[in-house]
Amino acid sequence: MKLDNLRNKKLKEWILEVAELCTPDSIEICDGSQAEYDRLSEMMVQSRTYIKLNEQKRPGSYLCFSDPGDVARVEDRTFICSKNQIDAGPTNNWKDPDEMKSILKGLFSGCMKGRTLYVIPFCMGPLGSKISYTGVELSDSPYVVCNMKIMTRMGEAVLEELGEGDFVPCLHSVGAPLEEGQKDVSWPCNPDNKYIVHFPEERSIWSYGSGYGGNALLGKKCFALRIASVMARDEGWLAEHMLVMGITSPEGEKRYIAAAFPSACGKTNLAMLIPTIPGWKIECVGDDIAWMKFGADGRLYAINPEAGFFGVAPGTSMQSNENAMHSLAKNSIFTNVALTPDGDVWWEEMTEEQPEKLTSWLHEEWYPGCGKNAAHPNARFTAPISQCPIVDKAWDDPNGVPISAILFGGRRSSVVPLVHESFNWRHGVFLGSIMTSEKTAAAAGKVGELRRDPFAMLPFCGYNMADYFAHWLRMGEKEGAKLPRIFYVNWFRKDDEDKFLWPGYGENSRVLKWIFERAAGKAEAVKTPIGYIPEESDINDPPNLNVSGDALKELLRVDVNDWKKEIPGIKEHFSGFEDRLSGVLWEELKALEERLNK
Ligand code: SAT
Ligand code: MN
Repeated sequence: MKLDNLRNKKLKEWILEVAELCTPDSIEICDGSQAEYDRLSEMMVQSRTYIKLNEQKRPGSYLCFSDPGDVARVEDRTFICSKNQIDAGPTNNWKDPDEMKSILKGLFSGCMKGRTLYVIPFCMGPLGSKISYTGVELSDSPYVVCNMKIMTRMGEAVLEELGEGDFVPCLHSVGAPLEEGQKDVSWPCNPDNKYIVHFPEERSIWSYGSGYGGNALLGKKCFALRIASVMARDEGWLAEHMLVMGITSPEGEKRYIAAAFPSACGKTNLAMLIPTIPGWKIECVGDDIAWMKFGADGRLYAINPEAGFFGVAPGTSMQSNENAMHSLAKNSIFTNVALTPDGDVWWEEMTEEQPEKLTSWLHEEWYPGCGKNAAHPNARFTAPISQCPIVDKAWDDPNGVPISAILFGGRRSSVVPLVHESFNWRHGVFLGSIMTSEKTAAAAGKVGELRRDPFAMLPFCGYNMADYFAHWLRMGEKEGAKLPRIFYVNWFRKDDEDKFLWPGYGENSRVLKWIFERAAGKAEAVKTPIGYIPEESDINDPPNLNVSGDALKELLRVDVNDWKKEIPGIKEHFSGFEDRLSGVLWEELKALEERLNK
């Protein structure tokens, strides 16, 4: 399509404005077709950004190695530029929007020289859904175009549906202009000068210097979480870092649950798990983001705004996640995994036996015992959700799916039991607000450190987190609302020898079953100071769980003294929000303290 033929005036003017600032050599409006995808992929093979994988082993798939300085989201370079700093809150980096715009205009000036400016119209959510929203990304990266084609509904149909309507403008550049005759590198970026910037009041995104994941695929965290969370606050809905899955009981009853876990804590595995308990079925609606709105019947309905998986590769195997392995068997993009001599991919734990020889993500020769990672710990696969063998029939339903339960969770090696249920919505919001998790490789920084990650939204909330908590509390007060029950799970509790107590993966279905039955008003529970927990027999049902009686006791143990030790940390966490924090959360904390002291 030609620029002149664009119907949307705002879009046309914005493209021209950006072209004038960034001075690309040419402009291409993406139609989202397979032919376009193939052409750009072939172009990247020629420019050595891509390696075409063996067509027999991994049809239609490509591998690419990033710059070693561009391997994960950069939270310290991520900014929420609201007019007032207090509206970004204490958990976000902030800069005055005018000041930031002037920095960005300097950086973006001439930044696309020697490159093509791609116009990427995309829809977050099913086309035609009242819950969906359109964005347009302008990017100088063909890698971004191809990933966006898998991760979103992208191209001409979106422009068609957009008409003259409004969209979220998302500007992206790898920040590596090419001088006349200068040869391009395989992964252009600007490792020392990254800016991932959000302007919540004007609902726009500017991203500079990185080509990786959430820094560059702007429909994902930047739009579908940071900007959408602001839209959701203003319009009375929820934009959340949650997977959505369907669970069907042996009796054929189906319920949907949504679950929030920090990045790289097993959302993709949970969303696709194969139950170990007979007769139960899991189907996948999404593995990372949920947008939820109240329906006319008062229930919360969720859509998956995405259309693909951008999953962590290392640790993914036929044992840990067979459905993910099938999803990425073809038509996929791999970033920072290793290359086998016969032109396929490999990563840590993909197979029990390690290959004899590989090319590592650093382009180096790799062999077992060489002491280096074959794949980067945050290496990713980009795969279409339609390839998931257990994709839910309703994954693309414009109405979304009704949610019966919401789960929160993180990596905690101690204190937090396998599962507990909140007493009510308010208490559930309290549980979300105090979430803690050990840090993973999904973001730059030290792995393993314990940090507060409320609602798994710490890096993704586009406004003051205290206001976000208040928004959740308000959602619970909506008239006629039939609210989902709220649970908190922890698969990661360890014993004294630092070994995981819970087998996880498929066995998590035992916990899901209890949650399902609680949501159906069927299962019993034990009341503890922190919430309701199951009996051991609820988890060991059927009674063939391969966990010792002592371990199961420990998994469900609520240690009053351990929990008392959590209180000062929660107080400190809440105090950080000063007078913006809702009194309701302080009341919940006081009530917890009282229950623990009884
Ligand atoms: O790089 S992403 O932000 O898309 C992945 C993640 O952190 O969940
Ligand atoms: Mn995520």
